[in-house]
Amino acid sequence: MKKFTSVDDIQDLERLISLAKKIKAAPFANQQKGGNKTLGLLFFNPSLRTRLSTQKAALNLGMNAIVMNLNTEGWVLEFEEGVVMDGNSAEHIKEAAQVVSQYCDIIAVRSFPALTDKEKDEEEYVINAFLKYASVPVISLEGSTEHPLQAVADALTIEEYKTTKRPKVVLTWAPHPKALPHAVPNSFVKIMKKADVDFVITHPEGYSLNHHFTAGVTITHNQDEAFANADFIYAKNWSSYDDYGKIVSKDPSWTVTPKKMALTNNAKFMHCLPVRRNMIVSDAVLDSEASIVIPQANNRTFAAQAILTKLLDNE
Ligand code: SN0
Repeated sequence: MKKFTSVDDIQDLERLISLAKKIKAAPFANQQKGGNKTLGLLFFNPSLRTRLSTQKAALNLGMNAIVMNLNTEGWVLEFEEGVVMDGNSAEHIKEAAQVVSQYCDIIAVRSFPALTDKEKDEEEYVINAFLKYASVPVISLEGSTEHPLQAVADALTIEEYKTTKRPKVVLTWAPHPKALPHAVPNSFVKIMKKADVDFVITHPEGYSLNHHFTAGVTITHNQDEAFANADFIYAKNWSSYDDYGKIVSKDPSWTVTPKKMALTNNAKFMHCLPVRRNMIVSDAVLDSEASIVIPQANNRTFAAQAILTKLLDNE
C-alpha cells in the first residue's frame, strides 16, 4: 500500500480485517517495524479518537508520532497554483508538504469540507495536494468525502460482533443541529459494499448520498421497515447532498430510540462518535447493552495499526 486516502485503496478487505484482528490480539508484536520512523499527524479540524488512536497505533509499532494543529498553530497555507500570495496565506502547500516529508516517513491529514461548494469539496484539494507534493505515503484522517480509517474500524467491529454469517446492517440518518459532512457515511457505504452483509440505507427524503457511491444499495425512506430484522444499526447524521450542505429536516422521529431498536433482531447500535445524545440516539439506547460504540472506538487503534503496517511494509 502506497497511500490510504479512500476505502478504494483497500485491495482485499478480508485480509485487512484479519490483519487488524491479529494486531488486536498482539498489539506489541511488531515494535521493531516502526523503529526510527516518524508519523506526522496534521489537523485542520478537531479530533479525539482519530488523533489518539492513530498516535497509539504508531507507538504500538515502535514509531514516533508528531502532531500539529495546522489551523491554529501553522502558517495559513495556499493551495491555489500560480497565485500572487499578497493575501492571508503565508506558505504554499508545495513547500509545506515537501518540508513535512523531510521530517516524517508517513503523513496523515485531517481536513473537513466547507460544505458550501460541492465541486471544491469533491476535489479533495487538501488531501490531493499532500498526495501530489509529499514524497512519503499519505493517510486521510477524514477528508471532504471520506473517512477511511473509521470505515476499517467499523468493518472490524461488525466482523467481531456478528452472530450470523451475513448480518443485516442498516445505515440510518438521524437528526443533528449542525450541517455535517458526508465523509463517514460515504466510507461506510463503500466498505459495506465490499463486506459480506445485507446492507440497507434509510434516510428522509432530501438526504440522498452521492448516487455514485450508493449505486446498487437498497435505500428506503421508511426507517421502521429498514430496522426490521436488522443485526446492526449504524446511525449518522449528514447534511443534504442534493441541496448541498443544507439541513432540510431535523425530524425527531428519526432519533434512534428503544422503540425503534425493538423493531430489530436485537441489533447492536453503532456510531462513529462524537454523538449528540437525544438527537441522534436516546440515552436509553446509548447506555444500553446494545450499544457497542466504545469497542467500536477502541477498534480505531487496530484499524490504524493495520494500515500503518501495510504502509510500512509497502505491501
Ligand atoms: C464529524 C463528521 O464528519 O460528522 C466527525 C465525525 C468523526 N462530526 C462532527 O463534526 C460533529 C460535530 C458536532 O458538533 O456534533
